[in-house]
Amino acid sequence: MTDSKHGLTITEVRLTPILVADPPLLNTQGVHQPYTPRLIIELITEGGATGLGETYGDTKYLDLARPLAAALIGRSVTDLNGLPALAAEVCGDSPAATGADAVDVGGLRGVQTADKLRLSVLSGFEVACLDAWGRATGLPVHALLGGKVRDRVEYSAYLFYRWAEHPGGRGERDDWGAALDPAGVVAQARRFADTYGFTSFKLKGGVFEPAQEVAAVKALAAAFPGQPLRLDPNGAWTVATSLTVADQLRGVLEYLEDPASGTDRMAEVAAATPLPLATNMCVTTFDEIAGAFTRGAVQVVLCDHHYWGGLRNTRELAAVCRTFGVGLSMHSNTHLGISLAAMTQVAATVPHLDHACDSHYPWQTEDVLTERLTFRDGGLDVGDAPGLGVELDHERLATLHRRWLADDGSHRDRDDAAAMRLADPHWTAPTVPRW
Ligand code: GKR
Ligand code: MG
Repeated sequence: MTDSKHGLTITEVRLTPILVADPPLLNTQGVHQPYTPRLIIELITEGGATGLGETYGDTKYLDLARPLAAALIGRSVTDLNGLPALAAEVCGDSPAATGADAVDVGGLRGVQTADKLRLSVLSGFEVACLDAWGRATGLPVHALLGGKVRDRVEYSAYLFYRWAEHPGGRGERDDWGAALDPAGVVAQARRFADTYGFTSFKLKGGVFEPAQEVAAVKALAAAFPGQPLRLDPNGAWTVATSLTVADQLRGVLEYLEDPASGTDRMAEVAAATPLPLATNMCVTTFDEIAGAFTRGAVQVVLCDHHYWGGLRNTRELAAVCRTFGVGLSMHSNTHLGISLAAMTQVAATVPHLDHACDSHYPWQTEDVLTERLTFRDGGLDVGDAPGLGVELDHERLATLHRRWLADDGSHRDRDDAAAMRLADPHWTAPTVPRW
């Protein structure tokens, strides 16, 4: 569908892959590489509005984004319900999509299907369409989604075990220092609380023996009495270990996130503990909902608009969760301000957002915006500026793109296990529960 009458027809789409600095954050797969790929989407309408979107920038996403970008020319930014069919049509037989049914995205995380890949790519275009539509009409994205039901969105501090620097001193430096024990985790949390006012804390686990991670959570509970805490080992534990940890942290955690991998194991854990379980791993598509919800495998879904195919699907997921009495919050992976703005806009429209959302953003010292988003009192205000309310810094974008162009290929596809092998040559990411 074109929209010449309102100037909303897309006349140009620019795709700019970039590499952004990432600190040496540890997880069950390995460690973050010094640079992470992201894709920045700029979509221009006949009337001169520009819409911004952001998604994963690994090669397999770029391979799908390119044909989709070309196919969008001549269509209206309002034609959002047509996007999935268009994406299926133009990306369906691309090498990335056809091979994707068997792409192993890191053992415990299972396989990434062609559908999941497509949705992640599509999400960036959906956000860019909404941004352009909002800018063209003077409306914020939340208005296009039906209007905000809150003026602020709460975020949690996302704590990571980390090294002071990347192996071999590669990449950019920061002044956070190492956090490898309970005291280091508490110090990191304190800095997050003092700087951004966060009052809830999530620790990325699956890195050390569960007992050490339990000790870190207990240290957090002592340092921040009564404040919401979560622990997320990304499926690294067996059912038995998950239950031991759940028992030790009952009354301490607000929820335990993906202790075990897959719906079967999560259902087993959930059946044997009163501690609520959250996931961003076993429920990541609409197809996975019925199996998990009907078995009571999860009590909270952590939505990520990238996985779920955009902001409107996020709202559909929210409705399903509400129907089943399952809580909703948001997951985050390494991302920049365009995605944070999108997360905030949609979060503002969801009635039952039950927990503070996750965001990696404070770890990202680089951005492509003229002005970074700033967490205040643990949250972000929901503005009424047109679109997403953020502006692109073209020079910054060009600099980060040049870094991508200059890369020898070692950072163009995120590989935490490869990064870990620089410190431990024998490292392999676990494919079965580690503890
Ligand atoms: O960035 O290391 C990381 C996280 O482990 C990320 O990859 C996860 O997707 O943060 C995420 C989570 O909550 O599982
Ligand atoms: Mg998680």
